[in-house]
Amino acid sequence: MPEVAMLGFPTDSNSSYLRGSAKAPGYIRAALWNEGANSFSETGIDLKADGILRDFGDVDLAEDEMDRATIEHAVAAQLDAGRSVLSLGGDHSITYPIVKAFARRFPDLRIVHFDAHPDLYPIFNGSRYSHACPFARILEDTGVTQLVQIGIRTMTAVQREVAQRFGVAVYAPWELDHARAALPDGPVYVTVDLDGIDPAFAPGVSHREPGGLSVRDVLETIKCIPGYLVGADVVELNPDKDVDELTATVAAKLTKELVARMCRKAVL
Ligand SMILES: [Mn+2]
Repeated sequence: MPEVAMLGFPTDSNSSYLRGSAKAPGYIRAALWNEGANSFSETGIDLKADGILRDFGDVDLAEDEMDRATIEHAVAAQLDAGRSVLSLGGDHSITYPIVKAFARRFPDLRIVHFDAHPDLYPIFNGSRYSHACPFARILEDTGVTQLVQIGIRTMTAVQREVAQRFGVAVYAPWELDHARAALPDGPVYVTVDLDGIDPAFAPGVSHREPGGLSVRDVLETIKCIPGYLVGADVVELNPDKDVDELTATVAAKLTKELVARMCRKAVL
C-alpha cells in the first residue's frame, strides 16, 4: 500500500482567459484540513493516519518554459521513492508533465479525465502548452493510448478530429452509464478539472459551463474504476471566482476520496 504524496503546483500562466488558479493549492489545503471537516473518506480511510498521505507542499515554479521539466521531475522523484502522487493545480497545463513522469513508470497507463472541455487543441492562442492542449500533447508524446473523457460538453470540430485520430473515448454528462462501462483496468491516472462539475456545485472556475456533472456523479464514477489508481490531480480551481469556499470544499472532498482510493485500503 503506497503512501500518497501531495504536491501543489501553483501556476496559471498557461491559462487562456483568467488567471487565479495559481492560488488554488493552499486554498484547497485550507479546506481539506478545516477543523469543521472530517478526515475520513467515504470508504473509511483516515487521511490523518500514519502512512496514508504526506504533504510535500508547493513546488517552486517560475511561470516560464522550464516549469514543465520542474513539474515532471518533482513527480518522478516521488514515484522513484515508491509513493503515488496527488497533485493540486494550478491550471490544466500541469497534467502533461505530470503524466510524462507517470507514463515512464507505468508504460500501460490509462487516463480517466473529468472536464467540461476535451483540452485536445493541437495549439491554442499560439501556444502548444496552453491549458486547452494537454491531452493532445499526452497522446502525441507519452505513449498513453487509452483516454476516457467524462463530462465533455464543449467539443469543437478541431478537437473532435484529434479525438477520432487517437481513439479517445468521449462521454457527455448525459452518457454517464456508457462512461462507467468504459472505465479502464490496470494502472489508472485520474485528472479532475473542476469545471467538469456543474457550476452550481463548483462555481470557482475560470470557464463555467452549465449542465455538468454533480459531485456525486464524479465520486461514484471514481468508485467504478476497475483498475488501480496510481496518481491523480485536481485542477482549475480559481479562488477569485469562488463563492463562500464552495469549490474549495468540493476540491478537498475529491482530494480526500482520490487519496483514499489511491492507497487501496478500502474498509467498506
Ligand atoms: Mn475544463
